[in-house]
Amino acid sequence: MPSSMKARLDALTAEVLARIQAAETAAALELIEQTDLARKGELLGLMRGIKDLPPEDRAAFGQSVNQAKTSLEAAVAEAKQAFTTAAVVAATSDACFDPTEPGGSLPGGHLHPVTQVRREIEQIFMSLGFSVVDGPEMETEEFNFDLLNIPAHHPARDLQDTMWLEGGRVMRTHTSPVQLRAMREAGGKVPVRVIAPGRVFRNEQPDATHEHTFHQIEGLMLDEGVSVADLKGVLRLVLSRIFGGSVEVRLRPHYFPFVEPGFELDMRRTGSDGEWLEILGCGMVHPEVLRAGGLDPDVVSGFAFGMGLDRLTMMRFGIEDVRWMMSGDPRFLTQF
Ligand code: FA5
Repeated sequence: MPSSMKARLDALTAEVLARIQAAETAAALELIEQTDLARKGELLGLMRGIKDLPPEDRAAFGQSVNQAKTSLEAAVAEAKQAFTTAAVVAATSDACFDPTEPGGSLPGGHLHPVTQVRREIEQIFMSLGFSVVDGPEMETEEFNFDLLNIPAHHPARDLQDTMWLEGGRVMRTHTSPVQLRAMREAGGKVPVRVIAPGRVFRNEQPDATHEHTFHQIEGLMLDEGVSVADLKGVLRLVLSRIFGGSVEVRLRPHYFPFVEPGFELDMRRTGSDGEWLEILGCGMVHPEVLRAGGLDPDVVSGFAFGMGLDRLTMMRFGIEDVRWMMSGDPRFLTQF
Protein backbone atom coordinates (compact mmCIF):
# COMPACT_ATOMS: atom_id res chain seq x y z
CA MET A 1 0.00 0.00 0.00
CA PRO A 2 1.49 3.43 -0.93
CA SER A 3 2.54 5.03 2.28
CA SER A 4 1.12 8.45 1.26
CA MET A 5 -2.47 7.17 1.18
CA LYS A 6 -2.07 5.28 4.45
CA ALA A 7 -0.49 8.37 6.02
CA ARG A 8 -3.44 10.54 4.88
CA LEU A 9 -5.91 8.03 6.32
CA ASP A 10 -4.12 8.00 9.68
CA ALA A 11 -3.85 11.79 9.82
CA LEU A 12 -7.49 12.21 8.89
CA THR A 13 -8.62 9.68 11.48
CA ALA A 14 -6.63 11.52 14.15
CA GLU A 15 -8.09 14.90 13.09
CA VAL A 16 -11.67 13.69 13.20
CA LEU A 17 -11.10 11.98 16.54
CA ALA A 18 -9.72 15.23 17.92
CA ARG A 19 -12.81 17.06 16.69
CA ILE A 20 -15.04 14.47 18.34
CA GLN A 21 -13.21 14.85 21.64
CA ALA A 22 -13.36 18.65 21.40
CA ALA A 23 -17.12 18.74 20.67
CA GLU A 24 -18.96 20.58 23.39
CA THR A 25 -22.53 19.74 22.46
CA ALA A 26 -24.53 16.86 21.01
CA ALA A 27 -25.32 19.12 18.05
CA ALA A 28 -21.61 19.51 17.30
CA LEU A 29 -21.30 15.70 17.23
CA GLU A 30 -24.18 15.44 14.81
CA LEU A 31 -22.45 17.92 12.53
CA ILE A 32 -19.32 15.71 12.51
CA GLU A 33 -21.48 12.73 11.55
CA GLN A 34 -23.04 14.70 8.71
CA THR A 35 -19.74 16.00 7.31
CA ASP A 36 -16.62 14.03 8.23
CA LEU A 37 -18.33 10.66 8.41
CA ALA A 38 -20.76 11.23 5.55
CA ARG A 39 -20.63 9.34 2.32
CA LYS A 40 -19.26 12.44 0.59
CA GLY A 41 -16.78 13.26 3.37
CA GLU A 42 -13.02 13.12 2.87
CA LEU A 43 -12.62 9.83 4.77
CA LEU A 44 -14.86 7.80 2.50
CA GLY A 45 -13.52 9.88 -0.39
CA LEU A 46 -10.24 8.03 0.09
CA MET A 47 -12.04 4.94 -1.22
CA ARG A 48 -12.18 6.59 -4.63
CA GLY A 49 -8.36 6.46 -4.82
CA ILE A 50 -8.45 2.69 -4.37
CA LYS A 51 -8.45 2.10 -8.11
CA ASP A 52 -5.00 3.70 -8.40
CA LEU A 53 -3.53 1.12 -5.99
CA PRO A 54 -1.90 -2.11 -7.09
CA PRO A 55 -4.60 -4.80 -7.02
CA GLU A 56 -2.93 -6.70 -4.15
CA ASP A 57 -3.13 -3.62 -1.87
CA ARG A 58 -6.73 -2.68 -2.56
CA ALA A 59 -8.47 -5.02 -0.11
CA ALA A 60 -6.20 -4.07 2.79
CA PHE A 61 -6.67 -0.34 2.17
CA GLY A 62 -10.46 -0.69 1.91
CA GLN A 63 -10.46 -2.55 5.21
CA SER A 64 -8.38 0.16 6.89
CA VAL A 65 -10.80 2.88 5.76
CA ASN A 66 -13.77 0.87 7.02
CA GLN A 67 -12.11 0.24 10.36
CA ALA A 68 -11.31 3.94 10.74
CA LYS A 69 -14.93 4.80 9.96
CA THR A 70 -16.30 2.23 12.42
CA SER A 71 -14.04 3.35 15.24
CA LEU A 72 -14.87 7.04 14.66
CA GLU A 73 -18.58 6.26 14.66
CA ALA A 74 -18.17 4.42 17.95
CA ALA A 75 -16.34 7.44 19.36
CA VAL A 76 -19.22 9.72 18.33
CA ALA A 77 -21.80 7.39 19.91
CA GLU A 78 -19.80 7.24 23.13
CA ALA A 79 -19.44 11.03 23.28
CA LYS A 80 -23.18 11.47 22.65
CA GLN A 81 -23.99 9.06 25.45
CA ALA A 82 -21.73 11.05 27.76
CA PHE A 83 -23.70 14.22 27.01
CA THR A 84 -27.02 12.46 27.74
CA THR A 85 -25.72 11.06 31.01
CA ALA A 86 -24.37 14.46 32.02
CA ALA A 87 -27.73 16.09 31.31
CA VAL A 88 -29.60 13.55 33.43
CA VAL A 89 -27.11 13.88 36.25
CA ALA A 90 -27.42 17.67 36.13
CA ALA A 91 -31.21 17.49 36.21
CA THR A 92 -31.38 15.03 39.07
CA SER A 93 -28.51 16.16 41.27
CA ASP A 94 -30.64 19.04 42.60
CA ALA A 95 -31.25 18.20 46.27
CA CYS A 96 -34.97 18.99 45.84
CA PHE A 97 -35.51 16.66 42.90
CA ASP A 98 -38.10 14.04 43.76
CA PRO A 99 -38.63 11.50 40.96
CA THR A 100 -41.77 10.19 42.70
CA GLU A 101 -43.53 13.55 42.62
CA PRO A 102 -46.62 13.55 40.33
CA GLY A 103 -46.32 15.68 37.19
CA GLY A 104 -47.73 19.21 37.00
CA SER A 105 -51.48 19.40 36.43
CA LEU A 106 -52.78 20.28 32.99
CA PRO A 107 -55.28 23.12 32.80
CA GLY A 108 -58.75 21.48 32.79
CA GLY A 109 -61.67 22.66 30.69
CA HIS A 110 -65.20 23.14 31.95
CA LEU A 111 -68.70 23.60 30.64
CA HIS A 112 -69.69 26.87 28.98
CA PRO A 113 -71.79 29.06 31.31
CA VAL A 114 -74.78 28.72 28.97
CA THR A 115 -74.46 24.92 29.14
CA GLN A 116 -74.18 25.02 32.93
CA VAL A 117 -77.41 27.03 33.26
CA ARG A 118 -79.17 24.96 30.59
CA ARG A 119 -78.40 21.74 32.45
CA GLU A 120 -79.62 23.22 35.74
CA ILE A 121 -82.87 24.32 34.13
CA GLU A 122 -83.33 20.89 32.54
CA GLN A 123 -82.93 19.27 35.98
CA ILE A 124 -85.51 21.59 37.52
CA PHE A 125 -88.08 20.88 34.80
CA MET A 126 -87.39 17.14 34.91
CA SER A 127 -88.08 17.20 38.65
CA LEU A 128 -91.50 18.65 37.76
CA GLY A 129 -92.28 15.83 35.33
CA PHE A 130 -91.20 17.53 32.08
CA SER A 131 -89.07 15.72 29.53
CA VAL A 132 -86.35 17.30 27.42
CA VAL A 133 -86.88 17.10 23.64
CA ASP A 134 -85.01 18.33 20.61
CA GLY A 135 -85.86 19.82 17.24
CA PRO A 136 -83.97 20.68 14.04
CA GLU A 137 -82.06 23.96 13.77
CA MET A 138 -82.85 24.07 10.05
CA GLU A 139 -86.63 24.27 9.88
CA THR A 140 -89.31 24.40 7.26
CA GLU A 141 -91.21 27.63 6.77
CA GLU A 142 -94.30 25.63 7.68
CA PHE A 143 -93.10 24.67 11.15
CA ASN A 144 -91.28 27.91 11.93
CA PHE A 145 -94.22 30.11 10.87
CA ASP A 146 -97.34 28.67 9.20
CA LEU A 147 -98.35 26.07 11.79
CA LEU A 148 -97.67 28.62 14.52
CA ASN A 149 -100.46 30.77 13.14
CA ILE A 150 -98.07 33.17 11.36
CA PRO A 151 -99.42 33.08 7.79
CA ALA A 152 -97.39 34.14 4.74
CA HIS A 153 -97.36 37.91 4.17
CA HIS A 154 -98.58 38.51 7.74
CA PRO A 155 -96.63 41.38 9.32
CA ALA A 156 -95.89 39.10 12.29
CA ARG A 157 -93.26 37.41 10.12
CA ASP A 158 -91.24 40.59 10.31
CA LEU A 159 -91.12 40.41 14.11
CA GLN A 160 -88.19 38.04 13.81
CA ASP A 161 -85.64 38.78 11.09
CA THR A 162 -85.10 35.51 9.39
CA MET A 163 -82.08 33.85 7.82
CA TRP A 164 -83.60 32.24 4.76
CA LEU A 165 -82.10 29.16 3.13
CA GLU A 166 -82.67 27.74 -0.31
CA GLY A 167 -85.84 25.74 -0.94
CA GLY A 168 -88.09 27.64 1.49
CA ARG A 169 -86.14 26.50 4.51
CA VAL A 170 -85.05 28.73 7.35
CA MET A 171 -82.66 28.69 10.26
CA ARG A 172 -85.25 28.51 13.02
CA THR A 173 -85.87 31.95 14.54
CA HIS A 174 -87.19 30.48 17.79
CA THR A 175 -87.68 27.11 19.48
CA SER A 176 -91.49 27.33 19.15
CA PRO A 177 -91.69 24.96 16.14
CA VAL A 178 -90.75 22.17 18.57
CA GLN A 179 -94.19 22.70 20.17
CA LEU A 180 -95.80 21.35 17.00
CA ARG A 181 -93.35 18.51 16.68
CA ALA A 182 -93.99 17.48 20.31
CA MET A 183 -97.79 17.59 19.89
CA ARG A 184 -97.63 15.47 16.74
CA GLU A 185 -95.18 13.10 18.36
CA ALA A 186 -97.67 12.60 21.22
CA GLY A 187 -100.26 11.59 18.60
CA GLY A 188 -103.05 13.76 19.97
CA LYS A 189 -102.69 12.50 23.53
CA VAL A 190 -102.30 14.58 26.70
CA PRO A 191 -100.68 15.36 29.07
CA VAL A 192 -97.73 16.79 27.16
CA ARG A 193 -95.01 18.27 29.36
CA VAL A 194 -91.83 19.07 27.46
CA ILE A 195 -89.03 21.58 27.29
CA ALA A 196 -86.88 22.05 24.19
CA PRO A 197 -83.59 23.87 24.63
CA GLY A 198 -81.54 24.83 21.59
CA ARG A 199 -79.89 27.33 19.30
CA VAL A 200 -81.89 29.85 17.32
CA PHE A 201 -80.83 32.31 14.62
CA ARG A 202 -81.90 35.79 13.62
CA ASN A 203 -80.67 38.20 11.00
CA GLU A 204 -79.66 40.81 13.56
CA GLN A 205 -76.78 43.21 13.95
CA PRO A 206 -75.32 42.07 17.30
CA ASP A 207 -75.20 44.52 20.21
CA ALA A 208 -74.86 44.12 23.98
CA THR A 209 -78.28 42.47 24.34
CA HIS A 210 -78.84 40.95 20.88
CA GLU A 211 -76.96 38.17 19.13
CA HIS A 212 -77.63 36.63 15.72
CA THR A 213 -77.15 33.16 17.23
CA PHE A 214 -78.49 32.56 20.71
CA HIS A 215 -80.28 29.99 22.84
CA GLN A 216 -83.87 29.56 23.91
CA ILE A 217 -85.67 27.04 26.03
CA GLU A 218 -89.17 26.34 24.82
CA GLY A 219 -91.69 24.92 27.26
CA LEU A 220 -95.07 23.33 26.62
CA MET A 221 -97.60 21.93 29.07
CA LEU A 222 -100.90 20.61 27.72
CA ASP A 223 -103.73 18.84 29.50
CA GLU A 224 -107.40 19.24 30.23
CA GLY A 225 -108.00 22.35 32.32
CA VAL A 226 -104.54 23.96 32.30
CA SER A 227 -104.85 27.68 33.07
CA VAL A 228 -102.82 30.91 33.26
CA ALA A 229 -102.46 30.19 37.00
CA ASP A 230 -100.52 27.02 36.14
CA LEU A 231 -98.33 29.00 33.74
CA LYS A 232 -97.52 31.59 36.38
CA GLY A 233 -97.04 29.02 39.17
CA VAL A 234 -94.68 26.76 37.22
CA LEU A 235 -92.56 29.62 35.90
CA ARG A 236 -92.33 31.29 39.30
CA LEU A 237 -91.19 28.04 40.88
CA VAL A 238 -88.59 27.42 38.19
CA LEU A 239 -87.20 30.96 38.32
CA SER A 240 -87.02 30.82 42.14
CA ARG A 241 -84.92 27.66 41.85
CA ILE A 242 -82.69 29.11 39.15
CA PHE A 243 -81.98 32.27 41.12
CA GLY A 244 -81.95 30.60 44.54
CA GLY A 245 -84.60 32.25 46.71
CA SER A 246 -88.08 33.49 46.16
CA VAL A 247 -88.85 35.67 43.15
CA GLU A 248 -91.90 37.66 42.11
CA VAL A 249 -93.18 37.43 38.57
CA ARG A 250 -95.57 39.62 36.65
CA LEU A 251 -97.27 39.09 33.32
CA ARG A 252 -97.62 41.93 30.84
CA PRO A 253 -99.93 41.46 27.87
CA HIS A 254 -97.95 40.93 24.67
CA TYR A 255 -98.75 39.79 21.17
CA PHE A 256 -97.38 36.49 19.90
CA PRO A 257 -99.47 34.96 17.08
CA PHE A 258 -99.23 31.44 18.53
CA VAL A 259 -100.70 32.19 21.96
CA GLU A 260 -103.93 33.77 23.21
CA PRO A 261 -103.66 35.49 25.61
CA GLY A 262 -99.94 36.21 25.27
CA PHE A 263 -97.57 37.77 27.81
CA GLU A 264 -94.09 38.93 28.51
CA LEU A 265 -92.99 37.68 31.91
CA ASP A 266 -90.87 39.96 34.12
CA MET A 267 -89.24 38.97 37.39
CA ARG A 268 -87.52 40.47 40.41
CA ARG A 269 -86.46 39.10 43.78
CA THR A 270 -89.22 39.01 46.39
CA GLY A 271 -89.08 42.04 48.65
CA SER A 272 -86.70 43.96 46.41
CA ASP A 273 -87.97 47.19 44.96
CA GLY A 274 -85.55 46.68 42.12
CA GLU A 275 -86.27 46.84 38.43
CA TRP A 276 -88.47 44.23 36.78
CA LEU A 277 -86.43 42.24 34.27
CA GLU A 278 -87.97 40.88 31.10
CA ILE A 279 -87.21 37.18 30.96
CA LEU A 280 -89.43 35.39 28.50
CA GLY A 281 -92.43 35.31 26.22
CA CYS A 282 -95.34 33.05 27.09
CA GLY A 283 -99.07 32.49 26.86
CA MET A 284 -101.89 30.03 26.46
CA VAL A 285 -101.43 27.96 23.30
CA HIS A 286 -103.59 29.36 20.50
CA PRO A 287 -106.54 27.15 19.42
CA GLU A 288 -105.22 27.17 15.83
CA VAL A 289 -101.88 25.84 17.01
CA LEU A 290 -103.57 23.10 19.05
CA ARG A 291 -105.53 22.09 15.95
CA ALA A 292 -102.35 22.07 13.84
CA GLY A 293 -100.87 19.76 16.45
CA GLY A 294 -103.83 17.37 16.18
CA LEU A 295 -105.60 18.41 19.41
CA ASP A 296 -109.15 19.59 20.11
CA PRO A 297 -109.06 23.10 21.66
CA ASP A 298 -112.49 22.48 23.24
CA VAL A 299 -110.99 19.70 25.34
CA VAL A 300 -107.30 20.49 25.73
CA SER A 301 -105.63 23.67 26.90
CA GLY A 302 -102.12 24.56 27.90
CA PHE A 303 -99.36 27.07 28.13
CA ALA A 304 -96.13 27.62 26.24
CA PHE A 305 -93.14 29.80 26.89
CA GLY A 306 -89.81 30.66 25.28
CA MET A 307 -87.03 31.86 27.53
CA GLY A 308 -83.84 33.50 26.38
CA LEU A 309 -81.16 31.25 27.85
CA ASP A 310 -78.27 33.63 27.16
CA ARG A 311 -80.03 36.46 28.94
CA LEU A 312 -80.83 34.23 31.92
CA THR A 313 -77.18 33.18 32.08
CA MET A 314 -76.13 36.83 31.92
CA MET A 315 -78.38 37.68 34.86
CA ARG A 316 -77.25 34.67 36.80
CA PHE A 317 -73.53 35.49 36.48
CA GLY A 318 -73.71 39.28 36.10
CA ILE A 319 -72.47 39.28 32.48
CA GLU A 320 -72.96 42.60 30.73
CA ASP A 321 -72.64 41.82 27.04
CA VAL A 322 -74.28 38.90 25.20
CA ARG A 323 -71.53 38.95 22.56
CA TRP A 324 -69.12 37.37 25.06
CA MET A 325 -71.21 34.19 24.93
CA MET A 326 -70.20 33.24 21.40
CA SER A 327 -66.72 34.75 21.58
CA GLY A 328 -64.90 31.61 22.68
CA ASP A 329 -62.50 33.98 24.45
CA PRO A 330 -60.65 32.17 27.28
CA ARG A 331 -60.37 35.44 29.26
CA PHE A 332 -64.17 35.31 29.50
CA LEU A 333 -64.72 31.57 29.73
CA THR A 334 -62.23 30.85 32.51
CA GLN A 335 -64.21 33.09 34.87
CA PHE A 336 -67.03 30.55 35.25
C1 FA5 B 1 -90.07 34.27 20.91
O1 FA5 B 1 -89.08 33.89 20.31
C2 FA5 B 1 -91.26 33.39 21.15
N1 FA5 B 1 -91.12 32.20 20.36
C3 FA5 B 1 -91.38 33.06 22.64
C4 FA5 B 1 -92.66 32.42 23.01
C5 FA5 B 1 -92.74 31.04 23.09
C6 FA5 B 1 -93.78 33.19 23.29
C7 FA5 B 1 -93.95 30.44 23.42
C8 FA5 B 1 -94.99 32.60 23.62
C9 FA5 B 1 -95.06 31.22 23.71
P1 FA5 B 1 -89.00 36.56 21.56
O2 FA5 B 1 -88.65 36.98 20.19
O3 FA5 B 1 -89.45 37.63 22.48
O4 FA5 B 1 -90.13 35.45 21.57
O5 FA5 B 1 -87.75 35.82 22.21
C10 FA5 B 1 -87.82 35.17 23.46
C11 FA5 B 1 -86.61 35.50 24.33
O6 FA5 B 1 -85.42 35.24 23.60
C12 FA5 B 1 -86.51 36.95 24.72
O7 FA5 B 1 -87.27 37.20 25.89
C13 FA5 B 1 -85.04 37.13 24.96
O8 FA5 B 1 -84.70 36.70 26.28
C14 FA5 B 1 -84.43 36.17 23.98
N2 FA5 B 1 -83.94 36.88 22.77
C15 FA5 B 1 -84.68 37.37 21.75
N3 FA5 B 1 -83.89 37.91 20.81
C16 FA5 B 1 -82.63 37.78 21.24
C17 FA5 B 1 -81.33 38.11 20.70
N4 FA5 B 1 -81.20 38.69 19.51
N5 FA5 B 1 -80.22 37.81 21.43
C18 FA5 B 1 -80.33 37.19 22.62
N6 FA5 B 1 -81.52 36.82 23.18
C19 FA5 B 1 -82.65 37.11 22.50
